[in-house]
Amino acid sequence: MTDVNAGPGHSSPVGLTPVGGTLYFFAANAPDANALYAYTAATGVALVKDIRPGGNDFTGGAVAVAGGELFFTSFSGTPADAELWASDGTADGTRRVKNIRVIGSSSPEQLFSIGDAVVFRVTTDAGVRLYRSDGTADGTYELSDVALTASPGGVPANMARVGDVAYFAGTRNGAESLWRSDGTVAGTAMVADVPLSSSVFPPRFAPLGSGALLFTGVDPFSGRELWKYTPGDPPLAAPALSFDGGPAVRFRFDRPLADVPPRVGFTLTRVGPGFATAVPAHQVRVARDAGAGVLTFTFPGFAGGLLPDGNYRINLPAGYARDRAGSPLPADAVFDFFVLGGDANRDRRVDFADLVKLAQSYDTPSGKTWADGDFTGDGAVDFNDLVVLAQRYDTALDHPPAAADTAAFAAAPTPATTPAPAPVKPQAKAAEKQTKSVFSTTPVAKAKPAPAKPKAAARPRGR
Ligand SMILES: [Ca+2]
Ligand SMILES: [Ca+2]
Ligand SMILES: [Ca+2]
Ligand SMILES: [Ca+2]
Repeated sequence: MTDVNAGPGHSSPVGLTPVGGTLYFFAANAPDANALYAYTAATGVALVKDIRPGGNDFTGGAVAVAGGELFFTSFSGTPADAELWASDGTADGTRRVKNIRVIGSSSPEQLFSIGDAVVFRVTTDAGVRLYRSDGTADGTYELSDVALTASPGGVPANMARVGDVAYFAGTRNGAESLWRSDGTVAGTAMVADVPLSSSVFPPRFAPLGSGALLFTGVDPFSGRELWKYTPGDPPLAAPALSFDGGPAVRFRFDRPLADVPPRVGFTLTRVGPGFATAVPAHQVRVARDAGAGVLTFTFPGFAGGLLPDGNYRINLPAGYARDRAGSPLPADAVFDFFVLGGDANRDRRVDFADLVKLAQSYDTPSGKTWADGDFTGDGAVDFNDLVVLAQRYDTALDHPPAAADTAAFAAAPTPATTPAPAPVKPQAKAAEKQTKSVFSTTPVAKAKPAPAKPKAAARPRGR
């Protein structure tokens, strides 16, 4: 058509991309290694811009078209810096969109056009991240702090598009899962927590005409096999916290769960003014009733299986549970609750009202709950429960500090599964004398009922 590199030397056109009636491509014209050209039927082939005279411009990665413009990765400057560029077909309108990585190259790869923007992966100082750009510097930014998997064998084939959604392998909390992005921060999330299989033979993901995504997964039950994800599987909502003050903290999901251990760990933190202490995972046992969609946390590592009095925050990270279709908990779910032995009515005070509750059920061998005064979790209300109450009589537990004060204390994720140690023996009846004196001074019945109000606050954190 046109001998761009006049004579027998190659111009080697690459990156051929039609935009409307224009074909863009990169070609050599000795001594220049490569520059951006455009062809139209009316004008023939013309140089658009030689970004890096004498050297390679185009890095050879993916190109994409969005908003009627060409997006590509080009070298510029000395030393050569690979960043995102866009062109409207004019020399002046061919510009570096943003110097995403100030020192060194961000090397955008896997450009996908979604709506009027491009979604792509870049290398940042923090690792490989997902970005989007609309061709302006302000409209070019990170979509999530999720880490993208490094290119296997140097081949960046970790993304696929189905409709207006890009899918990619993302790693959070040490576990790689299937993520999606529609080019917005809100629309970038984990969609399936399934064990992806890495391979040096891309592509890892393949869109199917029906809108489904096929990929290779590997798990210990079936090995490395073909998996299918169907967009539209309803995401798993944050569970509801159920905690009456006693030895078990329960999380109830809205559907049955996959009967597999989570691949990421929870964090349980005791928080107070100026401190946040992680509860070691080995002191906690997690039981899963997959069919009922319930996770039960118990605390065999503590005396009597009861957490020490205090304010607690538990974080179930994205991917901590998944349903039977593979849909994961898509974002961290954070819950605050408090433990105060003897506080039957859960008003953060141990006082006469609680003693009344206990007294009304005193000497009942079974079938009682925390609200009845069973503070040891054995179903009975008896002397052992009275000891718990007496040890704390006339004390109160303050509310935890505001979230902003404890955010900095976010603990490192704990291993997902840990052996639980043998339960520690319950406390001895050290306070027997005091207990009896307290009990003897209070009427058993006819006391005014205390206001009962559950205080465990479930607060899924928005993202
Ligand atoms: Ca050049
Ligand atoms: Ca740079
Ligand atoms: Ca109380
Ligand atoms: Ca009891």
